[in-house]
Amino acid sequence: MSRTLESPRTVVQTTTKRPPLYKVILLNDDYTPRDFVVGVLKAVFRMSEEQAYAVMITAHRRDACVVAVFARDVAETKATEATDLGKQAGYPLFFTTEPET
Ligand code: TYC
Repeated sequence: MSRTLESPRTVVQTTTKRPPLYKVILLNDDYTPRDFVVGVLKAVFRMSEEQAYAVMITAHRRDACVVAVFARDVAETKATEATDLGKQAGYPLFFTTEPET
């Protein structure tokens, strides 16, 4: 069968988009103990002691530190979970999220 006599074929091209990423940001405060912050980072973000300490001390010195990036729902869930651990212990520890640019 000759291709040239057939009607033009539709070529479907698909592209796969990755979901936009969101940063989880740790904010400094004057009350939450350093060790508590490190414990939360290890528990919620599965960081090593060294990684968690580095993130905590950066937030302490610079007022904020990016903890990690995730898809939006994961970022929001982890930020809420980590903030709630502080709240339950009576600390004003706060994690927020923002879209990665
Ligand atoms: N600034 C707190 C203190 O001196 C420790 C701390 C560090 C709290 C980082 C929050 O995101 C934070 N006890």
